[in-house]
Amino acid sequence: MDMQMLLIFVFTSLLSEAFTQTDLGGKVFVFPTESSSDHVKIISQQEKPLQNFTLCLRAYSDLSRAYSLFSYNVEGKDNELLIYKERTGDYSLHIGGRKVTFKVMETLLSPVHLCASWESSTGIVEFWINGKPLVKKGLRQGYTIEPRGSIVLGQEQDSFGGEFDKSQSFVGEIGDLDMWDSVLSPEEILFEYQGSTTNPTYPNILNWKALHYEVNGYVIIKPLVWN
Ligand SMILES: *[C@@H]1O[C@H](CO)[C@@H](O)[C@H](O)[C@H]1NC(C)=O
Ligand SMILES: [Ca+2]
Repeated sequence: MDMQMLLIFVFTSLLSEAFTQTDLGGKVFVFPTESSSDHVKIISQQEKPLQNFTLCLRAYSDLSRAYSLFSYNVEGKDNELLIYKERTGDYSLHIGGRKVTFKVMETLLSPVHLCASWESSTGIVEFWINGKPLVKKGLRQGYTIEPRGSIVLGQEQDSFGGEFDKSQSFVGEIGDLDMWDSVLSPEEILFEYQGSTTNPTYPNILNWKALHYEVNGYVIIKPLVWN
């Protein structure tokens, strides 16, 4: 093996150790304690700017304070795409640093399945909680979300991949994170909510069943038992 081959070999084996791709079907990330450091970095192959998206996940937490559910920052821009729980019954979606809020009837201690979608041409944001649509809102019409963002679960970023705040951290369980570069139909959202394996629309940005991720700190993978 010549030097160049050796370097490539070492580099690729380091990469595959750092970024594992795994089928997490039926599993969750458990964030067992509050911290300003424990998080999961999600690696996306998304190379193109985003004009439409749908993002779904399940979460179970008994926090009553605010916390981040999905934090996507790009270089020099905070909250390029952020899904945030403000308090029980209050969610917000941030795009390009601006936000809209959504209200839903819910109890503190119930697991939630959430989908959020956005369409640049109209700016319309849809929020779905447990398969039910909330009142539509509008945000950042005509905007384009920058690609190659830093995606973090468990913490809220204020810089590219860092500046976490303990009081915005997530404590609990997160699973079934999928993301598409299109706005899903109500039928497709329902498929996703029901955890149907026959959902015909392949999540082409993030796929829970083939996830590239990197665990940092105290985050444990366990079976999903609350759904
Ligand atoms: C985004 O959605 C709009 C309307 O639904 C569509 O016209 C447009 O082609 C989509 N853009 C991309 C990049 O897929
Ligand atoms: Ca932030």
